[in-house]
Amino acid sequence: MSTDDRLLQLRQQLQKASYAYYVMDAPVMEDSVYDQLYRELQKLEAENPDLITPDSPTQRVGEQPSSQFRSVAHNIPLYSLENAFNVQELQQWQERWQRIAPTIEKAEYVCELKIDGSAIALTYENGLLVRGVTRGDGTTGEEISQNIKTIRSIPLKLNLDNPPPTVEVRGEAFLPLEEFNRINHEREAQGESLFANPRNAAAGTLRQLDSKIVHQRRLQFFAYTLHLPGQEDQIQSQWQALEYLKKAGFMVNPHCQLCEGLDGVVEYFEDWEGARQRLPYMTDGVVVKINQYPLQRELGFTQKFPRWAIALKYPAEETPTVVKAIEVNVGRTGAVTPLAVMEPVQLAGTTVQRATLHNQDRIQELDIRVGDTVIIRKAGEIIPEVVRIMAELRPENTTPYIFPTHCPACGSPLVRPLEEAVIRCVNSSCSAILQGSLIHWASRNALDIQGLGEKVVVMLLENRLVNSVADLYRLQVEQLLELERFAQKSAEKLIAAIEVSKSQPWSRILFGLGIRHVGQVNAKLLSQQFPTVEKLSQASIPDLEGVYGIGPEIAEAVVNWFRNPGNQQLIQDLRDLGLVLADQGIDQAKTDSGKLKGKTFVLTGTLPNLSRLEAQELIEQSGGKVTSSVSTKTDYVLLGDKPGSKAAKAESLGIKLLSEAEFLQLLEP
Ligand code: 1X8
Repeated sequence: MSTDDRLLQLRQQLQKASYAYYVMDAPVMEDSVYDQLYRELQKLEAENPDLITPDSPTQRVGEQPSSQFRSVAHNIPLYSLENAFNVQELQQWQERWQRIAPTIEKAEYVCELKIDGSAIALTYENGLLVRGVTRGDGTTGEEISQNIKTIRSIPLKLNLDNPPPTVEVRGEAFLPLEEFNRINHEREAQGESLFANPRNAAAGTLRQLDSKIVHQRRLQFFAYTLHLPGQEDQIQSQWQALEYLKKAGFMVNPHCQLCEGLDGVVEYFEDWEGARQRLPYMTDGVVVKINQYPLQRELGFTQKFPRWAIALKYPAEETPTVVKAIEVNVGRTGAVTPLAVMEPVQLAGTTVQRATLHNQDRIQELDIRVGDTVIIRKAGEIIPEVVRIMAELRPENTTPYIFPTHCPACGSPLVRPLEEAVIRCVNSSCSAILQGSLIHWASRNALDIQGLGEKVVVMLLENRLVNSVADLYRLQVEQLLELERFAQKSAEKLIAAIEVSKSQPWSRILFGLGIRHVGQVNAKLLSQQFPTVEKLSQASIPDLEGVYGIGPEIAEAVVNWFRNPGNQQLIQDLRDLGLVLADQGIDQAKTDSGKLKGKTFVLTGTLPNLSRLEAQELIEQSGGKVTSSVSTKTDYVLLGDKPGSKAAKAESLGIKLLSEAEFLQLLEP
C-alpha cells in the first residue's frame, strides 16, 4: 500500500471512530486501538509533511499558541433571540407574527432546548472546515478556528458525498456540567479564580490563545442552524435542516420536537422544566422556531431579532447581585437574623433585594462583605438565600462583617446560648420583639385582624399607642385619627376588626401568644386537652407531656411562659378586655361519628389548595386529630409540595402517604 493510501485509510478510520464516540456516543473502537492508529498517522505525517491534509485528526491541536484573534465580519449576521418569560408572552408573539402574515392558516413550530453555551458559526468549503468564528456582537466576531478544531463533535470534514461549495453551520459550544465542575475544582486547587457558570466557562475557553488548553477542556457542540447559499430549494424547513446536519456528521440535540400549534409548544416547555434538571448540560429555556422556511422568509427580521423565532425562558433560580448592606432583624422570639440587602434582581419571576444569611456561623463561613457579588437562590420559601460569594469579584478595601453585640432595637446585650446557632435579644420589653409579637398576633392564622399589617403596627409603636398585645383592645377611633394613614372610615374599620377578633377560638389565641414551639398544630392539641387558659397555665411538665404529640421541649416552653409575670399580666388583661381564653364548645356529636374518627394525621409540605389550618379543620371536623411529629401511632401523612423529613420518616415506618386529592376522597360521603 502506498503511503498516500495508508494515510487516507488512517484518517478515515480515525474520523469514523471519533464520530461514533463523540457524536453518536456509541464507540466502535477500543481506546488503545485508536491511540495506536493515531500514533501511526502522526509518524507518517511527520515523515511526509506535504501530505498533511486540513481534515486530518492530528490537526485538531495547533502547535503554536495564537498571539491574538482576527476579527471577521459575519456574512450573515448572528441575531439574538427575543425572550418570552411566560406563556402569555409566547401567545403575544404568535399574535404579532400572525398579524404580519395573515394568510397563513397554521404554522408548525420546532421546539429545541436552549443550551447555555456560546454561539459559534462554522464555515465549510467543499466539505472542509475552513473557519470558526465567535458570535461577537452579531456582525463581527473573532476567528477561533484553531480552538474550534479541538471540539471533537465538530467534523473537520462533512460526511456528504457531494458537499456544496460553501455551507455555514451555527450552533452552541458548551461545557457539560461534569467537565465544568472538573475544571473549577482544578482551578480552585491551583488558586485560580472560578468560572461562575458553564456559559462563562465555554466563552472563556473558546477565547483561550493556547489551543492545547482548549483541547484539555472537553467542549461539545450542538448544531442548530444551516445556511446553504444558493440552494434554498433543497432544504425547506428547520426540521429538514436538522436532519441534514445530523447526516453531515454534526451532533444535533436529540430533544427537538415538531409541534402543530402553540399547545404542543407549551406542553414541551412544561415537560422539560423538570426534566432539564437531569440533563448533563445546562439549559435555560426553549427556542421556538417557525418550521417552514417560506414563512420564515416572509416574516424576516426586526432590527434585533428574527420575527419567526423566540426564546421561552425558564425562570432563573440562581442569579448574581451585589451586596449593598448587611442588616440584622430581630424577630418576635428575640432571634437575631442577619440578612443581605442587595441590588434588586429578577429571581424565579419576582424582584428580590433581600436574602437571609441565617446566622452568625453562616456569615463567617461565607465571609460575606458589603460590596461582594453574591449568588442568590430561591429556596422554596419566600425569602431567598445567599448560596456563595464570588471572591474574584470582591472590590478592594472591604472589611469582614462584625456581628452586633447589642440589640439594634433596644440596645441590650445579645446572648448566644451554648450549643445554639441563634443569637437572641432577651429583653422582654424590646420594641422589635413587641413589633414581631403584634404582627404575629394579627396574622391570618392567629387572630386574623384585617388591616393590621406590618406598616400599621410600626406606626402604632412609633406613636406609642400600644405597648402590648392587650393595648390593641384599648385603642380608640380618635387615637387612630391622629395618625397620617387613617380617616374616620378606615379607623372605624380597624377598630371593628380588632373587636371581632375577640371571638376567635381559644386555639388561635394560644397560637397568637407566640409561645416557643407552639405552632398551629401544637396549639390545637393543647387547646383540646386544656380547654381553658386556667387549666393550661396550671399544667405541670408531666401533665403536658402526657398529651399525645407534646414532647419535653414543648412542655418546658409552655411552663416557662406561664411562669413569667409579664405573661401572667397579659393573660389577665386579655380576659379583662373581653377575650374568651377557653373552648366555647365544639360539635361533639359530629366529631364522634366522623369518617376519620380515631385517626391520627401529620401534615407536611405545602398543599396545592388547602392551607394547613383548613386541612386540620377538615380532619378535626371528621373526628380525626393532627399531631406534629410522625410516630408508629400516626395513621396518615398528608403530603404537600417540598415535604420535610417527616415524609421520609413516614415511608420508613410504612405509614400511608396521602396527596391532597386522596385526602379529600377519604372525606367524601
Ligand atoms: C441560541 C440558541 C439556540 C438554540 C439552542 N441554544 C441556544 N443557546 C437552538 O436553536 N437550538 S438559537 C440561538 C440564537 O439564535 N441566538
